Amino acid sequence: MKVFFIGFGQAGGKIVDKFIEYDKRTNGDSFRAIAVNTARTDLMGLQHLDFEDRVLIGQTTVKGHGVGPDNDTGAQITFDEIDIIMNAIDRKGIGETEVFIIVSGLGGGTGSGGSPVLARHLKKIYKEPVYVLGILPAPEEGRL
Ligand SMILES: Nc1nc2c(ncn2[C@@H]2O[C@H](COP(=O)(O)OP(=O)(O)O)[C@@H](O)[C@H]2O)c(=O)[nH]1
Ligand SMILES: [Mg+2]
Repeated sequence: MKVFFIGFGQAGGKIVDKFIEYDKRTNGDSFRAIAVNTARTDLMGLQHLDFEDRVLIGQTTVKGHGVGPDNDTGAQITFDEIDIIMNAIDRKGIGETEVFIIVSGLGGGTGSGGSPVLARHLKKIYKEPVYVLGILPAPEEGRL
């Protein structure tokens, strides 16, 4: 199946980076992806996504430092800068994409706050189904 992944936040970006690594290693040509984050260092830490497919949002508000666990801010920045994300998807091109999958850790701020906003928007624009793969925090991460 042809999948367009959006890795949202740190955990989401890392997981999608691995999917792209797998696709390249197996000559799959099934996956395409972008990573979206408010934290510049998290985007820079990825290994397999092209740099042009790493999208930094919230630069005017959090200046590349991320939103910590504040998912309200993650949602607000995503809402305000949805065009930047949609343009990145456009630039990549959806090609033969059959499904969108947004991947995010649910214990943080950027991915957990931004994913529902992005999912809603993608559903408005594209006819392909939109899924979210959310990763629950481990019990030892406490109240978060
Ligand atoms: N196991 C594991 N969990 C991670 C990793 N990176 C982030 N997380 C978890 O992802 C969750 C959300 O955090 P994060 O993705 O950093 O938030 P965001 O960047 O604000 O979306 C938390 O529960 C973190 O513990 C990782 O490399 N491995
Ligand atoms: Mg983090």
